[in-house]
Amino acid sequence: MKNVLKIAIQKSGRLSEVSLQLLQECGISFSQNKNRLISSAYNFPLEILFLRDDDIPVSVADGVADIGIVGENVVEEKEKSIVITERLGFARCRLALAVPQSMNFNSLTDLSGKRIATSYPKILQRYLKSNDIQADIHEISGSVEIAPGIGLADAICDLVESGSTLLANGLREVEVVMRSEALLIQHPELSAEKEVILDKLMFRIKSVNRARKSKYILMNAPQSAVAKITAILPGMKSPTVTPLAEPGWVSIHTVVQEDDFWEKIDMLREAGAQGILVVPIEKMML
Ligand code: PRT
Ligand code: ZN
Repeated sequence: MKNVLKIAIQKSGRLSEVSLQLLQECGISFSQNKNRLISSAYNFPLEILFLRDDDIPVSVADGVADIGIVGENVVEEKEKSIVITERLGFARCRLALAVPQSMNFNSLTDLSGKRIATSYPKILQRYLKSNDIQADIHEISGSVEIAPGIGLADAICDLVESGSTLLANGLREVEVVMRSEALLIQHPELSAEKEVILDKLMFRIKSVNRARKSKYILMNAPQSAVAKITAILPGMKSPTVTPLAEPGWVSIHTVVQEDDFWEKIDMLREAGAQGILVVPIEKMML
């Protein structure tokens, strides 16, 4: 059989578009028919399986898929034997405990003996156990946030991103149980041939993700400010400094990380940089 790597991604939901976009940014093209359950890439040895996110860890553990993109919350809940290949940095959220606004909550012990509704019973059970709390866990598969309002539970444990769903349901977040992001997971034992394909894919994914976090920055500055400016900009190696036609002036180019971006720009302006241009980077191979 021809050697292809099989990747499981979410068929439809919060992870679908971003997962497909990541593959496209890696230069992988495939047919985008929404109703297909499987699709083969035209220009990379990859087969894409479209599944419910809950089925991705088991598919990877059983070898139906070799790798998969799925939320860390699902991986933790399903407790399947898989390996985390890479943290992908998107679909960030937290699994949190929330109680009705009116409830008096001072510490976790206030949840002792209470009914907590969740779609993540295993993670919640482990968390309560590690905090020595005994509570009554009610597993429900969706619309967890309405459980207290309809008298089904005293509290909930659900995914939160902006917090607006909790607010709209008269709930308040009280404890973070776990933080989550999308993960690339893999079967624990891949054949040597599949490992080679995965290495190629990982090289591309890392280049795309690195580029996402970085910006290429260009500016003009008087020669006298170069030492001060280069001290602010560690860059990949050292910045490129080239003379301008105007005597005593140079152009400085380098790469900065998005995290401390605005802070760096302020410092550069104070140091004498002018005409600062910031350009997105498409791929960053190191
Ligand atoms: O059909 P399938 O089973 O495949 O999908 P699903 O409905 O189980 O999952 P889906 O598509 O809703 O989410 C997929 C993954 O996205 C989750 O497993 C998380 O890893 C991640 N993710 C990131 C989120 C959120 N953010 C999120 N905010 N998943 C769900 N939510 C929901 C949450 O359940 C709550 O209802 O959004 C609401 C809260 O959002 P805020 O912004 O109001 O706080
Ligand atoms: Zn699901």
